[in-house]
Amino acid sequence: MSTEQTFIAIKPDGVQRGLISPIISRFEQKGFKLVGIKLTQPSQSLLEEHYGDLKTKPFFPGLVKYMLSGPVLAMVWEGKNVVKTGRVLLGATNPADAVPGTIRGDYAIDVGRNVCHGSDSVDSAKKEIGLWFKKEEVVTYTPTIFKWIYE
Ligand code: D4T
Repeated sequence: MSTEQTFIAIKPDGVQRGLISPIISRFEQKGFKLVGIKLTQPSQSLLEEHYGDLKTKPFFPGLVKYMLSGPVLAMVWEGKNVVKTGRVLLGATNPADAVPGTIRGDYAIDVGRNVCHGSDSVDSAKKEIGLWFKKEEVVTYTPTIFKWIYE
C-alpha cells in the first residue's frame, strides 16, 4: 500500500466561498485517504516559509496578503501517486488554463484567487506537511474499502 502523502490546502477564498465540501469530495471520491485536516489561520512567517521559493516574484507580497486574509483548510492526503494526481485534480495554477472538471477549471478565474494549493513533488510535500502539521496531527489507519480501490 502506498504511503505517499501530499499537502492540499483550501485557500481563504475557497473557505469563504463555501468550497470546502466539494473540494474534499473530489479527493474522497477518487479514493484517496484523508490523514490530516485542520482549519487554521497561518502566520506571516509560516506563509513566507511555505512560499520561500517565490520570494523574489513581483506577486509575492500580494500572495502573502491574500493567504493571510482568512482561515485556510490544511489537509494531508495519502495514496498511490497522490502528489501528481492531486495536482491533476486541482488543475493548472492559472484557472484560465485549467480544464473543466478540475477544481480550478470549475471554481476559479484569476491566478491570485485560485482556491487551492497542492504540493508539486514528494519532497516539497514532506517539507510542507512538516511546516503545517505536528507529527501527531497526521494519523495512520487502513480504510476497510481499500480492497475495492487498489488491486
Ligand atoms: P499553488 O501554491 O497555488 O498550488 O501554486 P502552484 O504550485 O501551482 O504554482 P506556483 O508555486 O507557481 O504559485 C504559487 C501561488 O502564487 C500565485 N500566483 C502565481 C500569483 O498570484 N500570480 C502569478 O503570476 C503566479 C504564477 C498562485 C499560486
